Amino acid sequence: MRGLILSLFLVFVTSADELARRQELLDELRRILPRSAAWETWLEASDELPPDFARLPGVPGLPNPLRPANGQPVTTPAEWAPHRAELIGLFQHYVIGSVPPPPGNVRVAERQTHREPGAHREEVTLEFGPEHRARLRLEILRPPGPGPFPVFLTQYNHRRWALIAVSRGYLACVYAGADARDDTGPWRDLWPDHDWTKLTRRAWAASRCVDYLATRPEADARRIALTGHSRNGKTSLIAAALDERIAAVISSSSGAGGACPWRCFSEAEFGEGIELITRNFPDWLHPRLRFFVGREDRLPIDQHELIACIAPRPVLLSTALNDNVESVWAIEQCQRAAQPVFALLGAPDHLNLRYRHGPHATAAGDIESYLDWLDWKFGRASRRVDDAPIYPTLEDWQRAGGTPLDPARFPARGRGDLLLTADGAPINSREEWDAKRHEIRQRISQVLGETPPLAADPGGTYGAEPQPVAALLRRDTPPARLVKESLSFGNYVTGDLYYPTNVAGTTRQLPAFVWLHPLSVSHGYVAGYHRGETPHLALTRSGYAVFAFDQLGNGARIEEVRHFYERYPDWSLLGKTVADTRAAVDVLRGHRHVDPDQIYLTGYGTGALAALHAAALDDRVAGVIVVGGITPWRFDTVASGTGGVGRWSQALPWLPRLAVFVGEESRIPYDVPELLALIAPRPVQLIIPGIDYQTNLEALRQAVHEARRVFAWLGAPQALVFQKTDSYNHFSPELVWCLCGVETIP
Ligand code: GTR
Repeated sequence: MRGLILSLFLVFVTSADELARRQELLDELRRILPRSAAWETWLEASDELPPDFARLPGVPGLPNPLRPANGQPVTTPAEWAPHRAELIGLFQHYVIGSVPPPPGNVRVAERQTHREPGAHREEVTLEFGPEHRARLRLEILRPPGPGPFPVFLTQYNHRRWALIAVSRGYLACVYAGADARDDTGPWRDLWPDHDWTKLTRRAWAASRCVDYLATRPEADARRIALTGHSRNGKTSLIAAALDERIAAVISSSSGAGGACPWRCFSEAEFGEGIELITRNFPDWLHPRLRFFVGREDRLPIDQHELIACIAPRPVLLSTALNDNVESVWAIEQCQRAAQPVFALLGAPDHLNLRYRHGPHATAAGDIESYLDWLDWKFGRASRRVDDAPIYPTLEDWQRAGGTPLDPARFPARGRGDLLLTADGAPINSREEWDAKRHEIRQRISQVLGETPPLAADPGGTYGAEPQPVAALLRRDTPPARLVKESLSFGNYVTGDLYYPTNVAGTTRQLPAFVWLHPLSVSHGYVAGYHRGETPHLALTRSGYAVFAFDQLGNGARIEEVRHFYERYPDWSLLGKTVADTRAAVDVLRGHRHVDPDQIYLTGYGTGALAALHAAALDDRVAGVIVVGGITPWRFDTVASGTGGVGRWSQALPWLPRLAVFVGEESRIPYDVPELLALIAPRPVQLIIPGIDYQTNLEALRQAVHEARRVFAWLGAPQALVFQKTDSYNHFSPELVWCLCGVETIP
């Protein structure tokens, strides 16, 4: 009896604790997130609290869709079926809302047939649901002849795509489930027990079209393909995941909430993350998703698993390289992570990629090629369309013959050896410190790989960015009162120097920043999806000269990264970015409006890592301000929840030589303290978002503490500033101003 009372008491205390924790989480989210009236309304109506994140396991990389379900690993197609149902349940809970069962009573309310010269056209209104009160308009366009024709199903916005499909021998069905014509709004009230969202209702509408098409002898019900672009690309994926009668799907530029996983396309990657999409389009996805802003690692599922639920049916993910609502890199991660499910179900090549140049929009040629793919998948043509992923993988590096380091050659370095000589004696003189610096730099170079011979370029305007490229990347015209000067530097790389107009024509020299963007695939240094003024412009406005360039693999340089490791098997992507950064310093030092002794680096995310490396290796850099992006590697284990150092060699092979240190992290040849120590006594400011699962805050604090001893020894203890912000991992407009107002920079 006493035992029972005690356990009841414990349950009570635990749940009270848990409730308090969740309430605190909600208070924190309300404090740090931009206000969303729709979300507030939902919070009030639903009384919901965020999940207890302390109990939700963090999965920093994309979850394996074949992970054990109910404790059972998924190894056979039979085991996949129940797991798939479980995943769909999780999607309904966290992302798309709950979906009513098929109504089972779809019938035609109205039908008009039009004989047009080229094709048959029908306008049909379906009715179904409670008392047949739900209505859905659709249009059928079909080639002459009895059929049956394969079906090209799409939302009303893409009626013009359907015209091409008809010419290619498809029956096209265009339904009113898109912004231009949407019949699904009133359904919310007809099914009040379901919290489905706008995109989910539109997806369910596609299934009602399938119900109807199954009754039409002209339609080949086994070959119904669904397609849509952008928000309708998201809708199409949801529909195909929910309805197995949809035989193929072409999801065009679906981006966030589509084929770009939340974990790979958050605001930290200058993408349209959870915060932006749930605030800008509060009815597209479930408001519960907003609890995961900055905690994407806690989401029990991610978008690649929605796609895995479509397997083994063919899926084409179509992406534009410089589209600010998607990311080629994120799509490639998505494909790689969903692929094992397609393979398990016997269709290893049913998840395909298609890339096009330019921005978000599509043109006739794109749709023709979507239909080429569909013809192939539906057995109407034999021409394969092979995937051509862009981003190198660790396997590419290994295949190219990259030489790994041997962890056994590196001692497990305890903390505290920064101010010790190689023999373990305290460092007492400048000479001894210089020797130590030299030795650390050698270790860094081993990890960055071998820099190839680099001939100097004095910089110039030949080879500067052409105007159409600048326009595509939204940097063709500088804002009022700022000058933009395009310069070529390093190995024929292009960058832009910005400075205030009133400096032009004078002999004034300004302190300068080199802006190092994070992984920012579509728009490089400009940022694809961003609120507020971007860092390079805000900094320029506050009186600096700012040099900005696209790092390899981003913006105008996406495709340049494709064969990197075949060309430079012993170098690294980070090594190349650091070399480019140093070349940028070269060119700035010769510029008439730059003070050569005041060239600073600033970076966010991966740009922060590049900035610290470049400053550590190059004494001409006057100081560094970085935002996020760093966590001490020797503590960055698989168990730490940060993602582990493996992420620098696997998801993004920036440093493939780190791969062998997974599990041997303490032997990594250098770490944050070494990088900071090499920069000392020059000013360094680390601005670290408080909510960032990729950063181990405590380890970072200790690393700073350790490095500060070097700053102190060099007489500049104040030059190292560590500042935690009350925010999640993103580059907010407020942060820009924090950079501009920074006090460590004279
Ligand atoms: C954007 C939205 C994207 C994309 C796009 C579209 O504003 O941020 O996710 O869906 O709209 O549908 O055109």
